[in-house]
Amino acid sequence: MLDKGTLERLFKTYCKPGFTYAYGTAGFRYKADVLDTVMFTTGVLAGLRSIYMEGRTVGVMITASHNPPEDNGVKIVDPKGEMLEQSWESYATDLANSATQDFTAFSVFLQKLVHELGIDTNAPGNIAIARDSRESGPRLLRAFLSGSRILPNIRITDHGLLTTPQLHFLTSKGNEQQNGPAVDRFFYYKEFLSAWDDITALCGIKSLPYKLEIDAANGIGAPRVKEMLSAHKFFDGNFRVVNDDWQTPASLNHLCGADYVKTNQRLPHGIQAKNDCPRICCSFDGDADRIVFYFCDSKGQFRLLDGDKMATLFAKFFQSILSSVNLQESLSLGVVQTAYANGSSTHYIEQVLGIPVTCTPTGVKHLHHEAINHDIGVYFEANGHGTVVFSKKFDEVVSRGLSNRHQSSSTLQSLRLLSKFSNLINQTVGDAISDMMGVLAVLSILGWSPQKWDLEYTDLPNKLVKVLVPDRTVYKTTNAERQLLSPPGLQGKIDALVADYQHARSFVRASGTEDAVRVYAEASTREEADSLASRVSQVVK
Ligand code: 16G
Ligand code: ZN
Repeated sequence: MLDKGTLERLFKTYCKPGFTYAYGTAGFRYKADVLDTVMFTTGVLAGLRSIYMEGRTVGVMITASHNPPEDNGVKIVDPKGEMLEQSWESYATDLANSATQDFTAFSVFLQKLVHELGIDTNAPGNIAIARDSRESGPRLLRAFLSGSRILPNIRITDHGLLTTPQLHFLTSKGNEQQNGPAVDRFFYYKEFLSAWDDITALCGIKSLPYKLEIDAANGIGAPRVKEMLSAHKFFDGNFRVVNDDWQTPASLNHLCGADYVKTNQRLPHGIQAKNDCPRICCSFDGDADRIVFYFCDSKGQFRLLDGDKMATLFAKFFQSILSSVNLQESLSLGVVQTAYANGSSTHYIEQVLGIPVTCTPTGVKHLHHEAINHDIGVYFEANGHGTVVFSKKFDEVVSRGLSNRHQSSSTLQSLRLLSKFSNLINQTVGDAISDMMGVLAVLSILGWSPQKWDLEYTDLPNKLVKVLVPDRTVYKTTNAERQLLSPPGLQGKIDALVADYQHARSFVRASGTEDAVRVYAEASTREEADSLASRVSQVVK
């Protein structure tokens, strides 16, 4: 480690007293002007994590996703591309909060951590870092790098501007392919496009079934999706990126993007309501790890195809391939949702498709950890965050099937398709670009229009309300956030209100990203859903 004098000088350059940080649902996320201290300490912590993981590459993403342009954040990605292990979230929080006291508190805590974890601070480590397009990114990157440099043997690969899922993917691949080709964003493009080419060739698909309009939220997804698809024969001339002004920081997520479209249930700025040609539209969020689809029906009405619709599409698709090759008994298929999943989607998956559904708390890390218990685990939040994960057993069973020379050609075709789909989908985390290609591939194979996809089930009317309360930390939940444990007595009042409505459901939870609580209600009519949401909001206040 650096000598005390140099360390103290660096510390004083970046660390300021008087703020309390918490590693939230998706890392540290605040207004960018209070982030320098935590960027510095996260630089230290990511280095320690890599040394602890025997030098394997740890990823770091500087982003605040769908939040406003003046926010920013940082999260650490573990070597397999997954979110940071939970016990380390509290080390990250405690290290940051020691630094907001003074240099002595920071160095004492750091020594204690290093000692308890048995870390040799001079050992080698590797960090792969990237950031989204926010204006504060370069400044926060400098604070991070200074933190990581207090450990002398940490090698940094700076990928510059990437989408969040690109960074997850490159972190994981970088660890798998020590001596292979350069693992950079062009590697990412090649991997996913070659899976796309294999699938379309296998299924005889010659072109996109309809025009594609992508709202890139004026974020980093814009240049990355253009760079990836522009030169490709399927996409060139058949797609259009709107809200691609990623170089104007103030326009990020403004009147556009997945969160805007899902929350307001309307078209983003820049996409016209029309139905004159076959078309499918989608919106990314600011760091392109979320996607929602939509189209305008024959009356020009907006129709949303959200994360729940993607989960059902993938679940149905994989179920039908598994049964076509008689693998439905040997490979388990399951869907993971959160309490925000529309009740109709859960009913459809369980009762119509007969596929088990599990509910977890909000946040990709919870869904992901549950999904890996299945051989094919489909997980999506209603807001469009999600992916599909495939187990080791899936890989083994599929490759065993492929090497069996007695298989029929249709079985071989289905097995190849399964295998290629596991390459088309970014299994490390939800990925707008990869999910988009996955959905387009499934729709093309099934020959489905967006209208047909939408008709699979009808959403129950629902309403999400944000309620400002004096202290959101008193709202404690159980049963995957569907019931309140505290404040005492509140759940009873919510239950009594819900009983007044048909097929109704409502729950309340503290937001993990904003200082507010969220009230969700759904019921059999729009009026009832609105009325229930408003009455529950009243008792919550
Ligand atoms: C974060 C989560 C997202 C979740 C959202 C909920 C990740 C990568 N992101 O953005 O999945 O839906 O928080 O926000 O896990 P809320 O707690 O404010 O409702
Ligand atoms: Zn995001």
